[in-house]
Amino acid sequence: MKRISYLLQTAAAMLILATTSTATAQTLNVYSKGTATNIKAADIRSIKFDKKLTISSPTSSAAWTFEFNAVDSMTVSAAQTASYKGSITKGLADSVWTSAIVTSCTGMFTLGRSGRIKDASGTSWIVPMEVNAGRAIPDLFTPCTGSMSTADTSKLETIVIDPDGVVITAYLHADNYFELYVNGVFIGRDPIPFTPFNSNIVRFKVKYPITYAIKCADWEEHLGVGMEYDTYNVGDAGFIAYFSDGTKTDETWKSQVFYIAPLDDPSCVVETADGVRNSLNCSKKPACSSNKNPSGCYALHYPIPDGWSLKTFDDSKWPSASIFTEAQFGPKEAYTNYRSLFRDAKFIWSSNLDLDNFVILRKTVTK
Ligand SMILES: [Ca+2]
Ligand SMILES: [Ca+2]
Ligand SMILES: [Ca+2]
Repeated sequence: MKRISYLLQTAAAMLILATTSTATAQTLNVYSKGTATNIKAADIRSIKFDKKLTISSPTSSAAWTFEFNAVDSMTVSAAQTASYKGSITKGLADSVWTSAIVTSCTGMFTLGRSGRIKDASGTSWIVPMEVNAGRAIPDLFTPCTGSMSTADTSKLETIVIDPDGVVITAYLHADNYFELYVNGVFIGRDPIPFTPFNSNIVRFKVKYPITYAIKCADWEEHLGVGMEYDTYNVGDAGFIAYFSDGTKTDETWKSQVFYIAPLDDPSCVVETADGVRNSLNCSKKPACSSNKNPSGCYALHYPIPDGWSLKTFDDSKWPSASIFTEAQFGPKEAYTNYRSLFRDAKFIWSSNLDLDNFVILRKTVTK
């Protein structure tokens, strides 16, 4: 929470920016009771502050008026080339439910729960992502019950998409959760949404070209703000997979983020016209996390586009996946005991392993 003295300084600075910069570059972002107002400098004629902050438009009689005690913060950022599409929420989810099959387990068990949170327009968002409650993919390794043996893996069910297709076995490991779609068909989901860390194996029969679309979540305990444990830690994420036809996760995959949290100030996320949502300028240790104050955390949410799992979906404007080293990912035994099965696959995610909590990864293989 910024102080009024800061606001006055910021507002005064903005007045100068608004009057001295011409057509380019600045946006005034005002955050008031969880609602953001983003105003381009070119749309500001004057800024007046008395007991209220009033920003008037140069082209009409319109004015934006804010009560000082309802303004959380004001920032200045570069004007974005597209309209700001992320929806902003503040604080914790207002309803929470259990979303997992696994409700108890030995080891470092944390129950996977989902939450619902509303933005200022009344739109509800499910965090960290909406779960498909269908088939659970078998564990390759789980600390809950131990690993499948080699004999067991040879008895895996083959999920048939195309009877005349090729049989592919996939090895997958997520921090923390994934759902696999192949050519738009739901193959299954990770049975353990949060912790402990498991790895998975699944077999299917499908014809080329093959489009993999994988919904992934970095799970959270404080739903709506992307934090975990009593420490209000900002959790980190990552995903790796190897497919027996040689397909592997690497920088040729596409990745788009749909939920970014926790944020002290959502304007640190830069959206560009080509669909990139970049949170790398945001603090990985926001004050609302170090203060253990989830009510002060913001989150950004984006709707999932129709057809996201289909071959026909155009992901050409999505960013390429970012790759991370094993040291950055920090895998546990669910991966390290099976490293040879993952061969030269790389750990991937969007560009931000910490704040980007729900991503969709896509790759089309033609052979
Ligand atoms: Ca998992
Ligand atoms: Ca996270
Ligand atoms: Ca995590």
